[in-house]
Amino acid sequence: MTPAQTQTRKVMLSAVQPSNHLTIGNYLGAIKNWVKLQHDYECLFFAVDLHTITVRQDPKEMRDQTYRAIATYIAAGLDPKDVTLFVQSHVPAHAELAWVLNCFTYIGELSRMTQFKDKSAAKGGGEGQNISAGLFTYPVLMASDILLYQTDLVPVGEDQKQHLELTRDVAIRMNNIYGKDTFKVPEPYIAQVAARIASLQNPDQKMSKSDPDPNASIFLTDSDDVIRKKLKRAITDSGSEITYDAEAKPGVSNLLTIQSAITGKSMSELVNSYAGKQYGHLKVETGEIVVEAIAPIRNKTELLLKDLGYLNSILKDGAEKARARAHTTLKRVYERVGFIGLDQL
Ligand code: ATP
Ligand code: LTN
Repeated sequence: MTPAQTQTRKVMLSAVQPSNHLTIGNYLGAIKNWVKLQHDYECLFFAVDLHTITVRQDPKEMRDQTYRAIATYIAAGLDPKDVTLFVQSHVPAHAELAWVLNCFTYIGELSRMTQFKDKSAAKGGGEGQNISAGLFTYPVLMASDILLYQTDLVPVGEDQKQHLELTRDVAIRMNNIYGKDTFKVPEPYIAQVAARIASLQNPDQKMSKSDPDPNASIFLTDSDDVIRKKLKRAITDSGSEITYDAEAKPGVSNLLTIQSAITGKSMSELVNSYAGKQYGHLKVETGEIVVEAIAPIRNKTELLLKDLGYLNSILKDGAEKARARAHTTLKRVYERVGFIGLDQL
Protein backbone atom coordinates (compact mmCIF):
# COMPACT_ATOMS: atom_id res chain seq x y z
CA MET A 1 0.00 0.00 0.00
CA THR A 2 1.54 3.35 -1.04
CA PRO A 3 1.16 6.42 1.23
CA ALA A 4 -1.17 7.98 -1.35
CA GLN A 5 -3.46 4.96 -1.30
CA THR A 6 -3.40 4.95 2.48
CA GLN A 7 -4.55 8.55 2.57
CA THR A 8 -7.50 7.95 0.33
CA ARG A 9 -8.80 4.95 2.21
CA LYS A 10 -11.90 5.48 4.33
CA VAL A 11 -11.69 4.70 8.03
CA MET A 12 -13.07 1.51 9.55
CA LEU A 13 -13.02 0.96 13.31
CA SER A 14 -14.37 -1.58 15.76
CA ALA A 15 -13.72 -3.13 19.15
CA VAL A 16 -14.58 -5.92 21.57
CA GLN A 17 -14.71 -5.89 25.37
CA PRO A 18 -12.06 -8.06 27.04
CA SER A 19 -14.71 -9.25 29.52
CA ASN A 20 -14.10 -12.98 28.96
CA HIS A 21 -12.87 -15.31 26.22
CA LEU A 22 -14.35 -14.25 22.89
CA THR A 23 -17.22 -16.34 21.46
CA ILE A 24 -18.15 -17.48 17.98
CA GLY A 25 -20.81 -14.73 18.21
CA ASN A 26 -18.01 -12.13 18.42
CA TYR A 27 -16.09 -13.88 15.66
CA LEU A 28 -18.90 -14.46 13.16
CA GLY A 29 -20.84 -11.28 13.99
CA ALA A 30 -17.88 -8.89 14.04
CA ILE A 31 -14.26 -10.01 13.65
CA LYS A 32 -14.79 -12.08 10.49
CA ASN A 33 -16.04 -8.94 8.75
CA TRP A 34 -13.09 -6.92 9.99
CA VAL A 35 -10.79 -9.45 8.37
CA LYS A 36 -12.78 -9.45 5.14
CA LEU A 37 -12.78 -5.65 4.78
CA GLN A 38 -9.39 -4.79 6.33
CA HIS A 39 -7.51 -3.97 3.14
CA ASP A 40 -10.23 -1.73 1.72
CA TYR A 41 -10.08 0.67 4.67
CA GLU A 42 -7.68 2.43 6.97
CA CYS A 43 -8.42 0.28 10.04
CA LEU A 44 -8.32 0.66 13.79
CA PHE A 45 -9.27 -2.28 16.02
CA PHE A 46 -8.90 -2.31 19.75
CA ALA A 47 -9.84 -3.90 23.06
CA VAL A 48 -12.17 -1.67 25.10
CA ASP A 49 -10.89 -2.13 28.63
CA LEU A 50 -12.53 1.13 29.81
CA HIS A 51 -15.93 -0.22 28.73
CA THR A 52 -15.28 -3.55 30.39
CA ILE A 53 -15.07 -2.17 33.94
CA THR A 54 -18.71 -1.00 33.72
CA VAL A 55 -19.32 -4.48 35.18
CA ARG A 56 -16.99 -5.67 37.97
CA GLN A 57 -13.89 -7.50 36.68
CA ASP A 58 -10.99 -9.39 38.19
CA PRO A 59 -7.93 -7.21 37.34
CA LYS A 60 -5.59 -10.08 36.47
CA GLU A 61 -8.22 -11.83 34.37
CA MET A 62 -8.93 -8.62 32.50
CA ARG A 63 -5.25 -8.03 31.70
CA ASP A 64 -5.01 -11.60 30.36
CA GLN A 65 -8.20 -11.20 28.34
CA THR A 66 -6.95 -7.94 26.88
CA TYR A 67 -3.81 -9.61 25.52
CA ARG A 68 -5.92 -12.56 24.40
CA ALA A 69 -8.34 -10.33 22.49
CA ILE A 70 -5.48 -8.69 20.55
CA ALA A 71 -3.84 -12.09 19.89
CA THR A 72 -7.20 -13.41 18.67
CA TYR A 73 -7.60 -10.50 16.24
CA ILE A 74 -4.25 -11.40 14.67
CA ALA A 75 -4.95 -15.15 14.75
CA ALA A 76 -8.30 -14.56 13.02
CA GLY A 77 -6.47 -12.91 10.14
CA LEU A 78 -5.98 -9.21 10.84
CA ASP A 79 -2.65 -8.04 9.46
CA PRO A 80 -0.82 -6.06 12.17
CA LYS A 81 1.40 -4.51 9.52
CA ASP A 82 -1.57 -2.86 7.85
CA VAL A 83 -4.14 -2.28 10.59
CA THR A 84 -3.71 -0.37 13.86
CA LEU A 85 -4.25 -2.58 16.90
CA PHE A 86 -4.34 -1.07 20.37
CA VAL A 87 -5.84 -0.97 23.84
CA GLN A 88 -8.43 1.74 24.53
CA SER A 89 -6.95 2.93 27.86
CA HIS A 90 -3.61 3.59 26.12
CA VAL A 91 -5.24 6.51 24.31
CA PRO A 92 -6.44 9.01 26.95
CA ALA A 93 -8.39 11.00 24.35
CA HIS A 94 -11.17 8.35 24.45
CA ALA A 95 -12.04 9.28 28.03
CA GLU A 96 -11.45 12.98 27.41
CA LEU A 97 -13.78 13.26 24.43
CA ALA A 98 -16.32 11.07 26.23
CA TRP A 99 -16.68 13.77 28.89
CA VAL A 100 -17.51 16.41 26.27
CA LEU A 101 -19.97 14.06 24.53
CA ASN A 102 -21.60 13.34 27.91
CA CYS A 103 -22.60 16.98 27.96
CA PHE A 104 -24.33 16.65 24.58
CA THR A 105 -26.12 13.34 25.16
CA TYR A 106 -29.51 13.29 26.87
CA ILE A 107 -30.52 11.11 29.79
CA GLY A 108 -33.70 10.22 27.86
CA GLU A 109 -31.62 8.85 24.98
CA LEU A 110 -29.45 6.74 27.26
CA SER A 111 -32.50 5.43 29.13
CA ARG A 112 -33.80 3.91 25.89
CA MET A 113 -30.69 1.78 25.25
CA THR A 114 -31.68 -1.89 25.35
CA GLN A 115 -28.18 -3.06 26.32
CA PHE A 116 -28.39 -0.88 29.45
CA LYS A 117 -31.89 -2.17 30.23
CA ASP A 118 -30.81 -5.81 29.75
CA LYS A 119 -27.57 -5.53 31.71
CA SER A 120 -29.10 -3.58 34.58
CA ALA A 121 -32.03 -6.02 34.70
CA ALA A 122 -29.52 -8.89 34.85
CA LYS A 123 -28.11 -7.23 37.99
CA GLY A 124 -31.55 -7.10 39.57
CA GLY A 125 -32.59 -3.77 38.02
CA GLY A 126 -34.01 -0.78 39.85
CA GLU A 127 -32.38 1.73 42.15
CA GLY A 128 -30.15 0.57 44.96
CA GLN A 129 -28.82 -2.38 42.91
CA ASN A 130 -25.35 -0.86 42.53
CA ILE A 131 -25.69 -0.33 38.82
CA SER A 132 -22.80 1.94 37.90
CA ALA A 133 -23.18 5.30 36.20
CA GLY A 134 -20.58 3.91 33.76
CA LEU A 135 -23.00 1.22 32.58
CA PHE A 136 -25.49 4.00 31.86
CA THR A 137 -23.05 6.26 29.99
CA TYR A 138 -21.34 3.32 28.22
CA PRO A 139 -22.74 4.34 24.79
CA VAL A 140 -21.21 7.83 25.16
CA LEU A 141 -17.74 6.32 25.54
CA MET A 142 -18.47 4.17 22.49
CA ALA A 143 -19.47 7.30 20.54
CA SER A 144 -16.17 8.85 21.62
CA ASP A 145 -14.23 5.78 20.39
CA ILE A 146 -15.83 6.15 16.98
CA LEU A 147 -15.97 9.93 16.50
CA LEU A 148 -12.36 10.51 17.60
CA TYR A 149 -11.07 8.87 14.43
CA GLN A 150 -13.49 10.44 11.91
CA THR A 151 -14.71 6.91 11.25
CA ASP A 152 -16.69 6.01 8.12
CA LEU A 153 -17.66 2.42 8.85
CA VAL A 154 -18.23 0.42 12.05
CA PRO A 155 -18.63 -3.35 11.57
CA VAL A 156 -20.58 -4.75 14.56
CA GLY A 157 -23.28 -7.27 15.43
CA GLU A 158 -26.97 -6.36 15.44
CA ASP A 159 -26.95 -5.68 19.21
CA GLN A 160 -24.76 -2.59 18.68
CA LYS A 161 -26.98 -0.96 16.05
CA GLN A 162 -28.80 1.17 18.60
CA HIS A 163 -25.49 2.48 20.00
CA LEU A 164 -24.41 3.38 16.48
CA GLU A 165 -27.64 5.31 15.94
CA LEU A 166 -27.01 7.25 19.14
CA THR A 167 -23.44 7.97 17.99
CA ARG A 168 -24.79 9.38 14.72
CA ASP A 169 -27.39 11.51 16.55
CA VAL A 170 -24.76 13.01 18.87
CA ALA A 171 -22.37 13.66 15.95
CA ILE A 172 -25.10 15.41 13.96
CA ARG A 173 -26.15 17.42 17.01
CA MET A 174 -22.60 18.68 17.60
CA ASN A 175 -21.99 19.27 13.90
CA ASN A 176 -25.06 21.50 13.81
CA ILE A 177 -23.65 23.59 16.64
CA TYR A 178 -19.91 23.59 15.87
CA GLY A 179 -19.64 23.00 12.13
CA LYS A 180 -20.21 20.09 9.78
CA ASP A 181 -16.55 19.10 9.78
CA THR A 182 -16.44 18.51 13.53
CA PHE A 183 -17.27 14.82 13.20
CA LYS A 184 -17.69 12.38 10.35
CA VAL A 185 -21.13 10.73 10.77
CA PRO A 186 -20.37 6.97 10.78
CA GLU A 187 -22.29 4.13 9.12
CA PRO A 188 -22.83 0.74 10.75
CA TYR A 189 -21.87 -2.44 8.88
CA ILE A 190 -23.93 -5.34 10.17
CA ALA A 191 -23.10 -8.91 9.10
CA GLN A 192 -25.69 -10.25 6.68
CA VAL A 193 -25.87 -13.78 8.01
CA ALA A 194 -24.39 -13.72 11.51
CA ALA A 195 -25.79 -10.43 12.82
CA ARG A 196 -27.06 -12.21 15.91
CA ILE A 197 -25.80 -15.65 16.90
CA ALA A 198 -28.10 -16.99 19.62
CA SER A 199 -27.28 -18.64 22.94
CA LEU A 200 -27.07 -22.45 22.60
CA GLN A 201 -29.08 -22.88 25.80
CA ASN A 202 -31.65 -20.14 25.30
CA PRO A 203 -31.94 -19.44 21.58
CA ASP A 204 -34.25 -16.48 22.19
CA GLN A 205 -31.26 -14.62 23.65
CA LYS A 206 -28.03 -13.60 21.94
CA MET A 207 -24.87 -15.57 22.65
CA SER A 208 -22.87 -13.47 25.09
CA LYS A 209 -19.34 -14.00 26.41
CA SER A 210 -20.35 -13.02 29.93
CA ASP A 211 -23.28 -15.48 30.08
CA PRO A 212 -22.85 -17.33 33.40
CA ASP A 213 -23.81 -20.66 31.74
CA PRO A 214 -20.66 -21.86 29.90
CA ASN A 215 -22.75 -24.23 27.76
CA ALA A 216 -24.60 -21.27 26.26
CA SER A 217 -21.57 -20.04 24.32
CA ILE A 218 -18.81 -21.50 22.20
CA PHE A 219 -15.61 -19.76 23.16
CA LEU A 220 -12.74 -19.39 20.75
CA THR A 221 -10.65 -21.11 23.46
CA ASP A 222 -12.85 -24.24 23.62
CA SER A 223 -11.16 -27.54 22.71
CA ASP A 224 -12.49 -29.56 19.77
CA ASP A 225 -14.24 -31.97 22.12
CA VAL A 226 -15.85 -29.22 24.16
CA ILE A 227 -17.14 -27.59 20.95
CA ARG A 228 -18.65 -30.90 19.80
CA LYS A 229 -20.20 -31.53 23.22
CA LYS A 230 -21.72 -28.05 23.50
CA LEU A 231 -23.30 -28.35 20.07
CA LYS A 232 -24.69 -31.81 20.85
CA ARG A 233 -26.32 -30.32 23.95
CA ALA A 234 -27.64 -27.27 22.12
CA ILE A 235 -31.34 -26.69 22.75
CA THR A 236 -33.35 -27.45 19.62
CA ASP A 237 -37.05 -27.05 19.01
CA SER A 238 -40.17 -29.22 18.99
CA GLY A 239 -40.87 -31.10 15.76
CA SER A 240 -38.21 -32.87 13.74
CA GLU A 241 -37.98 -31.12 10.39
CA ILE A 242 -34.87 -29.03 9.70
CA THR A 243 -36.10 -25.71 8.35
CA TYR A 244 -35.06 -22.09 8.84
CA ASP A 245 -37.66 -20.20 10.88
CA ALA A 246 -36.13 -17.81 13.43
CA GLU A 247 -39.47 -17.35 15.24
CA ALA A 248 -40.82 -20.90 15.38
CA LYS A 249 -37.50 -22.78 15.39
CA PRO A 250 -34.88 -20.49 16.93
CA GLY A 251 -32.56 -23.31 18.05
CA VAL A 252 -32.39 -25.11 14.70
CA SER A 253 -32.22 -21.79 12.83
CA ASN A 254 -29.27 -20.73 14.98
CA LEU A 255 -27.29 -23.86 14.05
CA LEU A 256 -28.08 -23.28 10.37
CA THR A 257 -26.99 -19.65 10.74
CA ILE A 258 -23.68 -20.70 12.28
CA GLN A 259 -23.07 -23.12 9.42
CA SER A 260 -24.01 -20.58 6.77
CA ALA A 261 -21.80 -17.88 8.32
CA ILE A 262 -18.80 -20.23 8.33
CA THR A 263 -19.23 -22.03 5.02
CA GLY A 264 -20.80 -19.22 2.99
CA LYS A 265 -23.52 -21.62 1.82
CA SER A 266 -26.98 -20.11 1.38
CA MET A 267 -29.75 -21.00 3.79
CA SER A 268 -31.82 -22.73 1.09
CA GLU A 269 -28.86 -24.85 0.02
CA LEU A 270 -28.27 -25.89 3.63
CA VAL A 271 -31.93 -26.63 4.34
CA ASN A 272 -32.19 -28.74 1.18
CA SER A 273 -29.13 -30.74 2.19
CA TYR A 274 -30.88 -31.65 5.47
CA ALA A 275 -34.12 -32.87 3.89
CA GLY A 276 -35.16 -36.08 5.67
CA LYS A 277 -32.35 -35.83 8.25
CA GLN A 278 -32.67 -35.53 12.04
CA TYR A 279 -31.69 -32.74 14.45
CA GLY A 280 -28.85 -35.02 15.62
CA HIS A 281 -27.23 -34.85 12.16
CA LEU A 282 -27.43 -31.07 12.17
CA LYS A 283 -25.81 -30.84 15.60
CA VAL A 284 -22.96 -33.24 14.80
CA GLU A 285 -22.20 -31.62 11.45
CA THR A 286 -22.35 -28.12 12.89
CA GLY A 287 -19.86 -29.32 15.53
CA GLU A 288 -17.41 -30.46 12.85
CA ILE A 289 -17.76 -27.25 10.84
CA VAL A 290 -17.18 -25.09 13.93
CA VAL A 291 -14.17 -27.18 15.01
CA GLU A 292 -12.61 -26.76 11.59
CA ALA A 293 -13.11 -22.98 11.67
CA ILE A 294 -12.07 -22.39 15.28
CA ALA A 295 -9.16 -24.80 15.87
CA PRO A 296 -6.62 -22.88 13.72
CA ILE A 297 -7.57 -19.57 15.36
CA ARG A 298 -7.31 -21.10 18.83
CA ASN A 299 -3.93 -22.68 18.12
CA LYS A 300 -2.48 -19.53 16.60
CA THR A 301 -3.78 -17.41 19.50
CA GLU A 302 -2.01 -19.69 21.99
CA LEU A 303 1.25 -19.37 20.05
CA LEU A 304 0.99 -15.58 19.92
CA LEU A 305 0.29 -15.39 23.64
CA LYS A 306 3.63 -17.10 24.29
CA ASP A 307 5.37 -14.12 22.70
CA LEU A 308 4.34 -11.16 24.83
CA GLY A 309 7.32 -9.19 23.51
CA TYR A 310 5.81 -9.29 20.03
CA LEU A 311 2.32 -8.36 21.27
CA ASN A 312 3.74 -5.52 23.38
CA SER A 313 5.55 -4.08 20.37
CA ILE A 314 2.33 -4.14 18.35
CA LEU A 315 0.41 -2.46 21.18
CA LYS A 316 3.04 0.25 21.67
CA ASP A 317 3.12 1.01 17.99
CA GLY A 318 -0.70 0.94 17.79
CA ALA A 319 -1.11 3.28 20.78
CA GLU A 320 1.31 5.76 19.26
CA LYS A 321 -0.49 5.83 15.92
CA ALA A 322 -3.94 6.00 17.52
CA ARG A 323 -2.89 8.79 19.91
CA ALA A 324 -1.65 10.95 17.07
CA ARG A 325 -4.88 10.59 15.12
CA ALA A 326 -7.13 11.01 18.16
CA HIS A 327 -5.32 14.17 19.22
CA THR A 328 -6.34 16.00 16.03
CA THR A 329 -10.05 15.52 16.66
CA LEU A 330 -9.85 16.19 20.40
CA LYS A 331 -7.95 19.45 19.84
CA ARG A 332 -10.53 20.60 17.28
CA VAL A 333 -13.42 19.81 19.64
CA TYR A 334 -11.76 21.51 22.63
CA GLU A 335 -11.18 24.66 20.57
CA ARG A 336 -14.72 24.71 19.20
CA VAL A 337 -16.43 24.32 22.58
CA GLY A 338 -14.31 27.19 23.92
CA PHE A 339 -11.44 25.69 25.93
CA ILE A 340 -8.18 27.66 25.98
CA GLY A 341 -5.50 25.56 24.28
CA LEU A 342 -2.34 25.09 26.33
CA ASP A 343 -0.30 25.47 23.15
CA GLN A 344 -1.76 28.99 22.65
CA LEU A 345 -0.51 30.40 25.95
P1 ATP B 1 -20.56 -9.17 26.99
O1 ATP B 1 -21.28 -10.44 27.29
O2 ATP B 1 -19.36 -8.93 27.87
O3 ATP B 1 -21.45 -7.97 26.89
P2 ATP B 1 -20.53 -9.77 24.17
O4 ATP B 1 -20.26 -11.21 23.91
O5 ATP B 1 -21.91 -9.28 24.02
O6 ATP B 1 -19.91 -9.36 25.57
P3 ATP B 1 -19.15 -7.47 23.03
O7 ATP B 1 -17.75 -7.25 23.45
O8 ATP B 1 -20.21 -6.63 23.67
O9 ATP B 1 -19.53 -9.00 23.22
O10 ATP B 1 -19.26 -7.36 21.45
C1 ATP B 1 -18.18 -7.40 20.55
C2 ATP B 1 -18.69 -7.49 19.14
O11 ATP B 1 -19.29 -8.76 18.91
C3 ATP B 1 -19.78 -6.45 18.81
O12 ATP B 1 -19.62 -6.03 17.48
C4 ATP B 1 -21.05 -7.23 18.95
O13 ATP B 1 -22.10 -6.69 18.18
C5 ATP B 1 -20.62 -8.59 18.43
N1 ATP B 1 -21.43 -9.65 19.02
C6 ATP B 1 -21.52 -9.97 20.33
N2 ATP B 1 -22.34 -11.01 20.51
C7 ATP B 1 -22.79 -11.36 19.29
C8 ATP B 1 -23.69 -12.36 18.82
N3 ATP B 1 -24.25 -13.21 19.67
N4 ATP B 1 -23.94 -12.45 17.49
C9 ATP B 1 -23.35 -11.58 16.63
N5 ATP B 1 -22.50 -10.61 17.00
C10 ATP B 1 -22.22 -10.49 18.31
N1 LTN C 1 -20.03 -1.56 22.71
C1 LTN C 1 -19.37 -2.50 21.85
C2 LTN C 1 -17.88 -2.48 21.99
C3 LTN C 1 -17.36 -1.19 21.50
C4 LTN C 1 -17.30 -0.78 20.16
C5 LTN C 1 -16.72 0.52 20.19
C6 LTN C 1 -17.66 -1.37 18.94
C7 LTN C 1 -16.85 -0.19 22.27
N2 LTN C 1 -16.47 0.82 21.48
C8 LTN C 1 -16.51 1.24 19.02
C9 LTN C 1 -17.44 -0.62 17.78
C10 LTN C 1 -16.89 0.65 17.82
C11 LTN C 1 -19.87 -3.87 22.16
O1 LTN C 1 -19.72 -4.69 21.36
N3 LTN C 1 -20.43 -4.09 23.31
